[in-house]
Amino acid sequence: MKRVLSGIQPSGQLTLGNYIGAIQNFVKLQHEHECFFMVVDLHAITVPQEPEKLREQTEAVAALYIAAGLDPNKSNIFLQSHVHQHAELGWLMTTLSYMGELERMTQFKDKSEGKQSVGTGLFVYPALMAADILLYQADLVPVGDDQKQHLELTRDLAARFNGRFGEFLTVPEPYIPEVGARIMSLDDASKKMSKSNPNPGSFIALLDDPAVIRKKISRAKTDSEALVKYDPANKPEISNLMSIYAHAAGMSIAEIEAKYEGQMYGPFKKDLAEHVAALIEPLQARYHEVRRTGEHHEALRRGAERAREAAEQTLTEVKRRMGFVLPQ
Ligand code: AQP
Repeated sequence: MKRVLSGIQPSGQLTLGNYIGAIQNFVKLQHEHECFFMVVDLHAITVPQEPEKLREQTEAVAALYIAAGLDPNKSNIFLQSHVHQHAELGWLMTTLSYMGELERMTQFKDKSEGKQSVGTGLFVYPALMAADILLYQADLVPVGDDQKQHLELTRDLAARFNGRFGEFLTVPEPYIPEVGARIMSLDDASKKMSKSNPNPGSFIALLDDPAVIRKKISRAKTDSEALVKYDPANKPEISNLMSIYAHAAGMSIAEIEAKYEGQMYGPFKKDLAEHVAALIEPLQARYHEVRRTGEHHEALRRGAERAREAAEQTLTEVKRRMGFVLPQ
């Protein structure tokens, strides 16, 4: 059985991008693999977070995992900060990484662009992400396309460790969905849809009211050609909406093109909003139930227990190989 590890930052309200690009795959993978899915709260603080908001968002992500179909009896669901081994291996991986390779990370460049002061946490974040994955000797990492570069670094760090200290760490493979790997912003199709975007009109939050979803989709940017055609290079906005449509309605791009042939964007957008609302409504109902019962707390407790056990085994061996004196 392969091991799977992934996580999402509680850095805002989860978006449809997070759902299509990541969570839907988590749910699929849990049936065939040993899975560890965390809420990466230590990553969230690489940009400033309001403590109360961070707490609420962390609870929300954990509850959304369960609402989306992660089964605590199949998947180990936990908070990254409940497993202290992440911070420790994170430091060890930081010492193995080079400034040059961290400077090349596009996410770092995007998030630090135009900022007067940039936290060092944001810079070394990919080394912590590598530690998250390597701690569990994960074979597969389900992520959206945007995380591919970080995963490459993880593979490099694992190979570097193995080269210096002997073959031990598993070199993980990315698991990226074929459709929906990168859902773009509703107001700017050159940027990915992000939960931390200050413009709420740029993303669909999984907890948005259906009326809000309809409004956001009706206002989503499109070109002036009024032709429902999938052409990401020349028609990025409508192509992005079509990817979302394909996902939400379970239709192929060709079927969507045929359905709206000769029509303007209005009817397409109207139907898209209905499909997205229908996708999200049951998830929201289940989410509110989880929050009411608090069932995610017991799942997080059990998940962290199992995660600590697996993480400690790796960390101890890594430290031994690196030359640390282990407690007698
Ligand atoms: N727009 C997207 N399309 C497809 N997949 C996406 N993911 C994120 N945005 C999209 C995937 O969701 C997972 C969670 O990522 P994360 O929370 O660790 O950080 P992120 O990739 O930086 O996601 P956000 O939403 O953009 O968060 P902020 O705004 O805080 O940076 C990952 O698997 C990611 O690929």
